[in-house]
Amino acid sequence: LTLGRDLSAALDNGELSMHLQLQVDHAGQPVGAEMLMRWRRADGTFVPPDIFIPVAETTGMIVPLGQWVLRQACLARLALEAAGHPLQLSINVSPRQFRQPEFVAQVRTAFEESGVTPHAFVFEVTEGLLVEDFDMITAKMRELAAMGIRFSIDDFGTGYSSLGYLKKMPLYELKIDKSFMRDTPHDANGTAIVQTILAMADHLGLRVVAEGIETEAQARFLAENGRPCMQGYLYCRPLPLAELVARLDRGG
Ligand code: G
Ligand code: G
Ligand code: G
Ligand code: MN
Ligand code: NA
Repeated sequence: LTLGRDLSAALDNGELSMHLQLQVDHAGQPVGAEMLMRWRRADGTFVPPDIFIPVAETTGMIVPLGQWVLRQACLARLALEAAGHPLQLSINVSPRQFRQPEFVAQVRTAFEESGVTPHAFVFEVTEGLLVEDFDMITAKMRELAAMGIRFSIDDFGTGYSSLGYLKKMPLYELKIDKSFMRDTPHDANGTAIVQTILAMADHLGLRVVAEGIETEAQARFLAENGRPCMQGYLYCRPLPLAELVARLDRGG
């Protein structure tokens, strides 16, 4: 597969970078940022992550990419601390990374070498991919949680998995998938799903980030319903680190 070969070379050639998208609280104050991978080819064209992340999953390239993301996240956190903006950073972690026997040790090493506190990081795991490796992933989550790392279920509600895992995994956060937010508040069914997730998270003591917030109507609805944290184009696009810092310097 050409794309797979190109992606492997892209890492070596410096064509990959990380963008950061702010997460804000109900008052619009920055509380964190999600790190999102970007691939800009030498010819200047962008390959969308929706295209290359699945390829990386299939080829196994997601494992070295994930290691690289972790190091980038440590560097980003150090830069944010130095700039006086110690935001919590969320990174996407693939179940294939968890399947590596040395995953926990590699994470520990990345934090030790960079001197960054694991408490500064949230690992997002996609719900849809949890099912098959549930026991193994839960066991490794516990080891990492003991280190201070927090866990978030990404795309919550889209994965067709049993809700039973919510009480078995050491979770910190649920991310309401943007497909549900797209229908909120104008569609009754979409809105009911969002309200149900918010109520459940509240009962379970989990933080919520609502994704894909694009309109004032969505933000108003959330301000009146549980006041979760929010992430979306209304507040901030995914930006290079330097642009994010410049924006935070201006006051968010
Ligand atoms: O960034 P959007 O900007 O288009 O990202 C599309 C998808 O790619 C999202 O589902 C996101 O979870 C995934 N993705 C983006 N960056 C990373 C990454 O660094 N690691 C993994 N595993 N997935 C990522
Ligand atoms: O990992 P995850 O699938 O949650 O990644 C978030 C995805 O959502 C990324 O592709 C990011 O670029 C995208 N995104 C972020 N904000 C918005 C938004 O307001 N609307 C839409 N449609 N997508 C968004
Ligand atoms: O610049 P861009 O189109 O990516 O901005 C996306 C959204 O973020 C827009 O709604 C814009 O108003 C908002 N935004 C961009 N820069 C800033 C900023 O420095 N401060 C604040 N509060 N909002 C900004
Ligand atoms: Mn995510
Ligand atoms: Na998502």
